[in-house]
Amino acid sequence: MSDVIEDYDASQIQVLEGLDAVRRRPAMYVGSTNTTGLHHLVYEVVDNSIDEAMAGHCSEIDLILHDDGSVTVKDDGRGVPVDIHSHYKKPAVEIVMTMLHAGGKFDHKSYRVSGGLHGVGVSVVNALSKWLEVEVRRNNLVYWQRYEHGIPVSDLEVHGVSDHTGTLVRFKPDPGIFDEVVFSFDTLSTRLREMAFLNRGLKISIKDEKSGKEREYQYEGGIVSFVEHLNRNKEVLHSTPIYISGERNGTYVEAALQYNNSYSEGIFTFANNINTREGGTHLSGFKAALTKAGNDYARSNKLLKNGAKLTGEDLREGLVAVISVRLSDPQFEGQTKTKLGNSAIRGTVLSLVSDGLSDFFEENPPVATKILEKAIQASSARAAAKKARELTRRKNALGTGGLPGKLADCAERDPAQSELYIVEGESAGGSAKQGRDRHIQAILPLRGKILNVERARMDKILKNKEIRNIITALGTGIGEDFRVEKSRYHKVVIMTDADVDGSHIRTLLLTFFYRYMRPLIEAGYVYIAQPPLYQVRNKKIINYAYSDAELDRILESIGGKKAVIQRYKGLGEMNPEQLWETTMDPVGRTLLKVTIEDVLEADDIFTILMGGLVEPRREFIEAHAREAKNLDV
Ligand code: 0RA
Repeated sequence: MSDVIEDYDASQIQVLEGLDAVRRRPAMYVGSTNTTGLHHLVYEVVDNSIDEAMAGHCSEIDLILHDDGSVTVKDDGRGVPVDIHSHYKKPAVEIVMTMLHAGGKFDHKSYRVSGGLHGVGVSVVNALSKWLEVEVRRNNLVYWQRYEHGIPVSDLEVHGVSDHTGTLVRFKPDPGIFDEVVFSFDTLSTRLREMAFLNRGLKISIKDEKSGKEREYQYEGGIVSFVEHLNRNKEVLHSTPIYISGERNGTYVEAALQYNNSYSEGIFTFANNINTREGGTHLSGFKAALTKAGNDYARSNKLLKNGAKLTGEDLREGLVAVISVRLSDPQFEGQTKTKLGNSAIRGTVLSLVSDGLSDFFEENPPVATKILEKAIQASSARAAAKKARELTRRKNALGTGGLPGKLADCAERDPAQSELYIVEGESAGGSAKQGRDRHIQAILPLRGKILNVERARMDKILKNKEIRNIITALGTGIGEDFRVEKSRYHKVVIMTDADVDGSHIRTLLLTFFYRYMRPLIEAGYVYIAQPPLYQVRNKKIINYAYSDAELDRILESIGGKKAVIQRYKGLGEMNPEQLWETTMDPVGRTLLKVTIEDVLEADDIFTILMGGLVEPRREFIEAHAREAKNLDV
């Protein structure tokens, strides 16, 4: 008898210590206490419902963002078990909710996730919540329990009867733990849509009580629908995505791919529903499979000159693909733990996908021909680009240290201390050269518009003088030779006029960096200068306003006095001193750092704005017309 009581006490202490560890070091369990960590709470609860769906027991998941800042996740799965655990003498659901990593007997996960942030357990969500309520429908009853800061404040109570099964978790994140406790409808919707694509047929809905916004996602096509969605604004080479799936040694592999007429590639990979942004063995297996199947088909149909071979890059030009694998015991590696490490997966994906692709090519010669023709064009463009690159290199070697004549370089030689301003127009470039701190700031003026890289292949891009100047000034090389660590500057600042032309040039430059120098953005080296929009002169006192709101504030503070307002349309309207003071002086200036928050979204916007289809561009501009003043599309 006393044994049992001792056990009970011991388990109680264990629970409290577990929760305390989570509350003391939340970032260890959810990554951070900023908004990213906050959203992880929701993903953790949703993941549990998705696991139930993957096991074939759940067909619908519903989210509600409540007025009071709490969120409900409800599923129609089997319901968390409620039977009393023989050792802990507590209902199973209470153990799941309060004990760290309560796995084993209570584990319903068919493909357990190790590493990363997922699968930390719903008890972590509970520990980081001001309060949490769970409702379980099971055994024709409705069970309910409430916790505060992870600690039960009620027993598991029966609250009614039901002829359904399922689990509902409603929680309010603890504002004492998180810097920010407001959920983003858009962030959550994007993620939930991804989950719906990856779990064919699963219905997922989200509703925001405050704004009334609602979304419902359900895709009978699964990742085929995902690829169609990614290509929705592009001109596709074949009407339906190619779909390959299979199972080998307990690993389930799915791939969907479809080519468009662009020159970029977009391959999105997932392992157990986790977005493996850093790629890994499944991605490398897929790439090898595509290269093999493409070359096999080209060879046996005599599409290539004797002995010639297509590279992987040739075969990936214009490709959009989604790869999803399910495996037990996935190993996640890499900087952000989003790189699949299991080495056996490469061979599994390689053999399944290359067989599947070869079969498809044999059975669909018109599609195969179109794909191979595009790859062969890419191959000759690549050869031309290589020549152009070598030419650029040789020319540089003859010039003055290889730097473009228009570049006014800085004296500093340490890239970490050096800044490159890319300035629209020769006249603003002149002001910038005079106004700058020549010790650390280099100026490269651009003449007129730069090429729209979204609609040109590499060989053509390299013929553009302005682009060649940027590449040589940076010193990074381009394409296959691109090396971010060779960048001569750790700040590359785009400085354009605050008008339509200026924003167009900025977008073109960003597209170029995004498509051809993405590591430069990822390293956090790319910035956008923020010149003022207005000058407000009141007698001898000059103020600058960087937004309309700031202008209002300044006018208000001056009171009824007469002020002269000048609206700046171009950088050229400022003299060198003003340009320095307002926009370039490291002490007072504001720079916007360019980040790739969401590759999917960035990719979308670039395609819409810069790609070939007119209709999506018109729709986008109309939809964003009201923000256009700031967005300037
Ligand atoms: C443990 C065992 C079983 C299901 C679950 C947990 C479960 C957990 C969550 C969390 C959210 N929704 C959930 N749905 C189920 C298996 C139960 C059985 O064998 O009947």
